Amino acid sequence: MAEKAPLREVRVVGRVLAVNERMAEENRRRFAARGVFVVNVMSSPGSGKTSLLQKTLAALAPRVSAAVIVGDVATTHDAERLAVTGVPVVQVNTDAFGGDCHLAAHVIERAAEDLDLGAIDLLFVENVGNLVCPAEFDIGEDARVVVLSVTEGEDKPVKYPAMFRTCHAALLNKIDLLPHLDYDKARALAYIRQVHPGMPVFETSARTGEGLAAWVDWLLAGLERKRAAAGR
Ligand SMILES: Nc1nc2c(ncn2[C@@H]2O[C@H](COP(=O)(O)OP(=O)(O)O)[C@@H](O)[C@H]2O)c(=O)[nH]1
Ligand SMILES: [Mg+2]
Repeated sequence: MAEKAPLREVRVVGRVLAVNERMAEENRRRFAARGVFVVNVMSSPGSGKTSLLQKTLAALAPRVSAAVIVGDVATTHDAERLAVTGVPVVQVNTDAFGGDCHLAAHVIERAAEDLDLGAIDLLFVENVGNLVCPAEFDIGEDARVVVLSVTEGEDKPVKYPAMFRTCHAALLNKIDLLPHLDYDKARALAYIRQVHPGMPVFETSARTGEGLAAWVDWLLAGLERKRAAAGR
């Protein structure tokens, strides 16, 4: 008997993820039909997701019509910070449904109803700050990006490998702080390469703007590929 309990638990989790997978595919079809390129931005709390998005949105305007869905357990702080850029922003507070540590596909479906998808080229999803749960939940995105800041230590890629393995790019943020830290950047980059060989890594500072041009070019290339695939 004692051996069966964990098995049942695994089955329940498996069912939740299977339902999420179906909803994510529906989202992906819906976004593709309207030519929206969707980028899921994930990190632990405080790595600089909102700060990077503020700078990125400013760099993309007016060439790209963008929008953001932002998830936090509580508050509309990030939506307020992002709305300053002038793009449409939808804030999701997960405390309304149990304080989830991630955004699930059905939550994105509901949040996207508040956006005019036909008028959007690039939709950013700023996920709930967490290096574990968001990695498990496909939301129907085209690209997954992880932000790791230099104040978090070098070894997070190997401690949270699923996040780094399932992402298409990583941003090593807050590099302006490097002169003040005992941070072994080479070791951090080696850990990222160990978990996900060949993944692009952009070294950025949302504070100074350093490194953002290469990241923005990567986004524009992804957007172009999506447009070409849709024959637009
Ligand atoms: N020095 C420095 N601080 C940063 C940088 N990016 C973000 N921050 C600061 O880090 C804190 C958390 O940033 P925030 O964008 O809210 O992170 P989020 O929780 O991942 O959205 C804020 O005080 C930011 O001003 C950066 O590149 N350099
Ligand atoms: Mg934020």
